Amino acid sequence: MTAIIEGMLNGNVRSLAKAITIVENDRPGKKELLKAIFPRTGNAYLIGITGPPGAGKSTLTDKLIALLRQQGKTVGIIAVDPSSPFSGGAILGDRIRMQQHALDDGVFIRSMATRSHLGGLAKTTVDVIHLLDAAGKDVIIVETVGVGQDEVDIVKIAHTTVVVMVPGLGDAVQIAKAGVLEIADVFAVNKADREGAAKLVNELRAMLDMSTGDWKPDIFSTVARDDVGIADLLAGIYQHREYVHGKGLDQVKFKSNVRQELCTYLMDGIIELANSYPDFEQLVDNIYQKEITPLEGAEKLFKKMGVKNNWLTTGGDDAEKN
Ligand SMILES: Nc1nc2c(ncn2[C@@H]2O[C@H](COP(=O)(O)OP(=O)(O)O)[C@@H](O)[C@H]2O)c(=O)[nH]1
Ligand SMILES: [Mg+2]
Repeated sequence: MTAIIEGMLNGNVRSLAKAITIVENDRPGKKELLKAIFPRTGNAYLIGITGPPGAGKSTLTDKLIALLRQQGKTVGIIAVDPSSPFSGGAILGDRIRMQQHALDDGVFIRSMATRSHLGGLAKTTVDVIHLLDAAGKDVIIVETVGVGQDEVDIVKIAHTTVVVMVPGLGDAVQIAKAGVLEIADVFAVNKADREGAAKLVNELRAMLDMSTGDWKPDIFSTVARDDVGIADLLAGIYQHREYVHGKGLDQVKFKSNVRQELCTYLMDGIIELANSYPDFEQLVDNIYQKEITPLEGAEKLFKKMGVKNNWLTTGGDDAEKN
C-alpha cells in the first residue's frame, strides 16, 4: 500500500490506476489510502460536463483535453456516462481517438460505468476525484448524463459546470423544466452544424436574460466533432474560474463538499444501523399498512439508537424550514 501511495503522489500512472481500483472496489486499505492522500487534495480545478446522451459531451471533452494539454495542464477525466466512449462501449473510431491521450502521461481517463452500487456512484466519484487531485492533476473533468440524482451531486462538486445542449431536443421551455438553467455556469450548444442551433442559442439567451443570479452563464456554439469553438468554450470556462477564484467560491465549495461527504457517511451509517435491527422490516410493514407514519417509524428507530432528535419530536416542521 505504501508503494501505491508514494507512487501515485509522485505521478506514477500505474500506481494511480491501482489506487482508483482499490477505492472503486472497496478493497482493504481504502481507508488508509484516502487518509494518506487527503492532505494533498483541494488543488485541482473541477469541471463538470453534463447533458443528454449523444449531445457530444465525450467529443467535447476529448477536444478540451487536447487544448488543455497544449497549455501544459495535466488532466484527469472521470466519465460517469454509461454511453460514453470513454466508458467501454466504444465504437472503433472513439477508441482510436482516445489512444492519442492514452499514450500521454499527462492525461488520466477513468470510466465509471457501473451503476450496480446504487447511490454509491457519487461517493465513489468523489473519492476518485480526491485521488486524481492528490496525484497532481491540474484539471479534472467529470462527464455525466444529466439530470439524475447522482449527477446533480457531481454538479454541486464541480467548480464550473458546463451544460451541453443540442438542437432538436426541444425548446428552451423544456430545458428550463429540466432544471438545467440552475446548474449551468457555461452553456455549450453543440452540433452547431445542425439546423436549429441558432434558434436554441437565442431561446437560451432570452431565458438567461431573465435570470437574476450573480453570475450570468455565457453560451458558446460548438461543433465538437470538427474541433470548432472549443477555444472559445475553454476561455468561457476560464472566465467562470476567475469569478470563482475572485469570490473565494472554490474554498466555500470545498468546505461544502467535505460537509456533504461527512453527511453521506453519517447517513449511510445510520441507515445501516437501522437496517440491522431485527424489527426494521416489521416497521416498514407497519408504515405500509398505514398503522404508523414514516416519521413515527424513524422516531422509533432513533429512540433505539439512543439518538436525541429534536426536529422529529417537534413534528418535522423545523426540518422544513432549514
Ligand atoms: N453533427 C455533429 N455531430 C457531433 C458533434 N459532436 C459530436 N458529434 C457526434 O455525436 C455522437 C455522440 O457524441 P458523444 O461525444 O459520444 O456524445 P455524449 O454521449 O454526449 O458523450 C458521436 O457520433 C459524435 O461524433 C457535432 O458538433 N456535430
Ligand atoms: Mg459520453
